[in-house]
Amino acid sequence: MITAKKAIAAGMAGASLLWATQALAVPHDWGTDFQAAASPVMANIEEFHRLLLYIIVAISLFVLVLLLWVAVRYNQRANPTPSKTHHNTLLEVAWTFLPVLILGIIAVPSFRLLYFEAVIPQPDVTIKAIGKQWSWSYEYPGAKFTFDSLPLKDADAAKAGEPRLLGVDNAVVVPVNKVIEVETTGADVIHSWALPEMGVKMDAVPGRINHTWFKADRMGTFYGECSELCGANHDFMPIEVKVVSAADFAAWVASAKKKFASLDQGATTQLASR
Ligand SMILES: [Cu+2]
Repeated sequence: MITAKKAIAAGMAGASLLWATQALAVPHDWGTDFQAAASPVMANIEEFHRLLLYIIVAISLFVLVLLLWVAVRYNQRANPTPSKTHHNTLLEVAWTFLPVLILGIIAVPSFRLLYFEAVIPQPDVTIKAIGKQWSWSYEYPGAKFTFDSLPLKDADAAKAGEPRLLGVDNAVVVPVNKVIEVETTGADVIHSWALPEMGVKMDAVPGRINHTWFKADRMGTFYGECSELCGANHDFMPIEVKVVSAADFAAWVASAKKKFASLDQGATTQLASR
């Protein structure tokens, strides 16, 4: 006979196996947790999330126990003549300072994480993501080329082996284990460049440039979506990032320079002139 403990352990092992095999950032059965972290920022976000979860669960259980205790011990039948006690200095001091203490405990890792995200290390590659109604364009200011990244139609995505509504015709390519600085801006309205596995979500605001960064710790294809309501086709402007080796990245840059220069002379000239 399977005990409850064994069943739970088996369930968890199954879930983690499922999670490991389906690390790809696409919806899947039982996908209730974060997508697998692929950058130090996302790993830190997960760690902070876990800390908060422990605290929240402990507080909820504590309040639940208090409520049950009051309901059972002090209902009208069990306690017909209620006490007339009011004010308890020790209790009042405790319920003021304990929450302050808990918030203090939360504040330290919270601010540490905020600074970790906000202070961008020396970048190895800079890319600029420009949100448009409704697709993304990218510039590689270092290599001086720019290209549009358009969502694939369902039939084309199936043919290319890309997930539906997430695949694009020209994916962003970046090298693994390098600091990638992402500059975001909007061409028309506010968009947001989001890549969950990297812990990145940055508003793309017309007329200004926002900065964020990620450092992919493994190769692969990563998907994201615009995360700021930007109009009718907001949900049809996916983000696809391919993380490759340094050699593959160099080869891609060389071919992309040729491919996109011929496609978009205007933008290339504009880039070259600044
Ligand atoms: Cu958008």
